[in-house]
Amino acid sequence: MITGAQCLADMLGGYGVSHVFMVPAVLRRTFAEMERRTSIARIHTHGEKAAAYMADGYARASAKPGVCMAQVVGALNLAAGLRDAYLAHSPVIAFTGGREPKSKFRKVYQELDDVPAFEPVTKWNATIDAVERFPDMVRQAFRVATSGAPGPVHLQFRGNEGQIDQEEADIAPLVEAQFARVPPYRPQPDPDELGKLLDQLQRAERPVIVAGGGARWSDAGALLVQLAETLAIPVATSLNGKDLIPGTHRLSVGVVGSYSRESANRVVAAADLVCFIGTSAGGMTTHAWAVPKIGTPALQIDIEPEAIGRNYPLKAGVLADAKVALAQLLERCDRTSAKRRAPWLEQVRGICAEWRDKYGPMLGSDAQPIRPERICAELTRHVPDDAIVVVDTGHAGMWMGGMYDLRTERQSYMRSAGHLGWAFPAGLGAKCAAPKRPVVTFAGDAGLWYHIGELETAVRWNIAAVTVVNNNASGNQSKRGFDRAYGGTQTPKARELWTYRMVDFARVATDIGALGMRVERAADFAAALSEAIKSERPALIDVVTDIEAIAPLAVAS
Ligand SMILES: Cc1ncc(C[n+]2csc(CCOP(=O)(O)OP(=O)(O)O)c2C)c(N)n1
Repeated sequence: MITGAQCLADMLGGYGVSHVFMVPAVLRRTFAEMERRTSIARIHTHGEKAAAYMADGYARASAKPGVCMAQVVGALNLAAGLRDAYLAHSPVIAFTGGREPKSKFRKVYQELDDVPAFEPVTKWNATIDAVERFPDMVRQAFRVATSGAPGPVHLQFRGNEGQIDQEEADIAPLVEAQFARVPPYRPQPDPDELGKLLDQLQRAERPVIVAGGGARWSDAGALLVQLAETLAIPVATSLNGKDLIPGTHRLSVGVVGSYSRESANRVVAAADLVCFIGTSAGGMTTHAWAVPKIGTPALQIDIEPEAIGRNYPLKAGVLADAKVALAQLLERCDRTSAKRRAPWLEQVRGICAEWRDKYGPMLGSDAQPIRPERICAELTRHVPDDAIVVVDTGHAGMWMGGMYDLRTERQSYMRSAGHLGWAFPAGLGAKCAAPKRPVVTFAGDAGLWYHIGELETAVRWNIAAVTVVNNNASGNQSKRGFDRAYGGTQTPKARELWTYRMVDFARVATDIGALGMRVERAADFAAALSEAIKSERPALIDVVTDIEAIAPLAVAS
């Protein structure tokens, strides 16, 4: 006989979980057993949403499920935090406390039925009502989170703090190593469908590959680059797929879609065939299906049958793991067909050169207050070769998606799938998952404010991530929208809707015990970044930037 707590601790340890993120009090006996039986770090945070984002960052950095927890009253905060993981197909496993059948419907303190709220943000949403079910349910949580297109799962444990974990039963921990990381399965493509796809790809004169998060979860970057080189095909990526090919690679045209690089949108718009690999071809990646236009001949490889052909009619659709499909394409392809695309590559190079000419002055600008484009260029040059770069949404996503380049295939890139405030805690989670790699997070000041309390968590656990804040004392991405709302020109009153007090975040960070630095001249940024990384402490670089700097809008042709 063992307790549920002993079983759960052993299972999490057995699956290789190194950190869990939560606000107490939930599964307290499990935490005590974790201390006795495992080396799992139990990171308690200042909010459940931040705990979910940390677990998400941990998962995206390591391809291992990230685990977060909340007691019953924090459950909806945790559910809110799973939304980004759901949108980004990130394998986050959430545990919450739930209702006790003996007392439900009697107005128990803090209690309501949380289960329905997890429905839209999980692949699987289940309750554990008998301690005998710990092994099979927790095992299933890992199976669902990691397989197919990965995603969050939720398990609610009986008792508002999950007190079911103190009960005993004749159970044994179950661990299936295959499901300890993504991908557990690599489905093989149908050879005929793959042949059809390859034939189209080789015959095309102006093809482009658009690769996304699915290819990233499949770890398909190296093979993607090889295929592109072998067949002379330019590569655009979604924001989720940005680290599949270094931005400095001669065949990389950048991120395509809404938060994008102009050259990528122009290349995809000019292509005579688009091959989607591991991307849902959703609104963000296609700029609301304008790039490419619906009707452009298209191919698609995806691990999810329902993704194939959802948004573009296809010449060929292949159900498979991206890495396996790419390996087989490389084996079967006719290398001589690359010659046909020499004029297209020339055109693509021209489009990329035009982008560099147009944005070069801003990327190199010495202006004060600092231009965000210049921070992006500094990060391109100075982020270490093996770093993980974590980026918030909104303006942060636009600036970095369009203006920042990864230099090496060892660098990683993760981005908020839409939630402002995600990046700072996600960066801390990423650092927990990969303590030996530098982690550099880029967020605006509005993004940092959401979870600024987690600076204390970072200091307490010495989570040595570096956070770069694009501090313009505002959420100035909203400026353009309010200009429109006010008929073209804003009143000074309108600025109340998107501006803040100018705060010195370096001082805040220093007071909390982190390394805080303020940068007011672009030329000082590189030294600050280097010092922050070398310090091996949680560090924050507060960069004072231009409130009037607005990122360029996406082009559709
Ligand atoms: C949860 C959430 N609420 C609201 C938004 C809408 N939103 C997008 S960007 C933004 C402001 C961004 O401000 P900041 O991070 O400071 O960057 P800046 O625009 O100043 O560069 C807002 C409010 C969002 N993306 N997510």
